[in-house]
Amino acid sequence: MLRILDACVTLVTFSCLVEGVFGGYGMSMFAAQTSPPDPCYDDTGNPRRCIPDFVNSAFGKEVRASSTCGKPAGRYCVVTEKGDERNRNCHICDASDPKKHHPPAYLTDLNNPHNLTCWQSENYIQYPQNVTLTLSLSKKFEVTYVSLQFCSPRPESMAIYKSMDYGKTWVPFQFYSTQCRKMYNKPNKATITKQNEQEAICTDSHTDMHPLSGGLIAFSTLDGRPSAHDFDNSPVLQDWVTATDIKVTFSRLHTFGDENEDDSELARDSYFYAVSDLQVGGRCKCNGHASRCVKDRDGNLICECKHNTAGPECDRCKPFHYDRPWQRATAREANECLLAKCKTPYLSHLFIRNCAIRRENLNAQDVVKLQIVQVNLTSLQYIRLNIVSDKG
Ligand SMILES: [Ca+2]
Repeated sequence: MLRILDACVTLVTFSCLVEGVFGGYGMSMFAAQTSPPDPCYDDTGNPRRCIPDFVNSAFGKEVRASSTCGKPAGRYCVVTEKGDERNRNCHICDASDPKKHHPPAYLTDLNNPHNLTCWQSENYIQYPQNVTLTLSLSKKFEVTYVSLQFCSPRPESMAIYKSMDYGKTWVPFQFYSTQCRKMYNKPNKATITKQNEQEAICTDSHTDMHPLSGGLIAFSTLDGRPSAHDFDNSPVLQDWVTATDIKVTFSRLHTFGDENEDDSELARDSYFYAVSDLQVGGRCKCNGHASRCVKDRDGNLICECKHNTAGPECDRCKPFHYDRPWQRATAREANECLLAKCKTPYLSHLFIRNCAIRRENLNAQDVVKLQIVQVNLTSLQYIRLNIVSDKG
């Protein structure tokens, strides 16, 4: 039988296209003997849900900042308080001096608490002007939290946005402001119900000017959202946590109210945004069909799809595996894609697409009749057919 198929490939090469994708059936069992067990399959080889590790997906990634100090070099002043006394110690930010620069790369470098490195904006970019930080995750992630650790006081107003289309459009994730209604036209600390689980809320928590340094803002994407405990069955929340890009907008600086007084220059030089660490905690999004993400030939991050799935997020069935619609894996059900079998007698209606037939069911005469067909010899038991027209 194999010889007949070889003949088909050789004699009718213009119509018999070999896909060239080898592997598949039975391979995972052999692979399991030589490499660590594949989390996407259980001990008996049955598929089960698998997910990539939890990571800080911002780590080491490039952040674009709309404003960074030091170009040209200039003064900034750090305010400290001792009782009622307020002191300002001034320094130089110089982008060309590695000892005095505060580049955006310091947002996502290794965060060593004993040697903090801070990105810093230019001085006194006050509302209605703002400062933005934009980070591309370069593929879809399921984001659990976004956190910022400040070197300056935390902003009086700021917003976190996400994009699901690589920065074309943005939707708000969360607002922080001492005046939610005035700044963002949102009530303070609105309750989230099942009806508005995909809505950003505004809160006045974590907006105090103190501490003057080292304050934290941490936004947990599922916190307070009713369906969080049933995430597997909530497409709304699965969508809500999905992001390809994160943007943070600092809208309003906290001040002591002295920026318009006599010594206003000194005061203004002490108001800026500075952040030591920007984290985006989450998992590479693979819909439960991959245990890790890897770089493809072009250097793009993609899921290493199992369960007969394909696509950057394992978001579709791979060719010839359309026996049932694609589904995300759940804790209970792997929902793997299944090989689509050609309906017999297939030769009487040749509109069959993307299906496979057992070798022993295909005889020499049939192969001759199948002139416009893609044959793929990747399976030991099955021959894959993609009949693209009816030869009558
Ligand atoms: Ca840092």
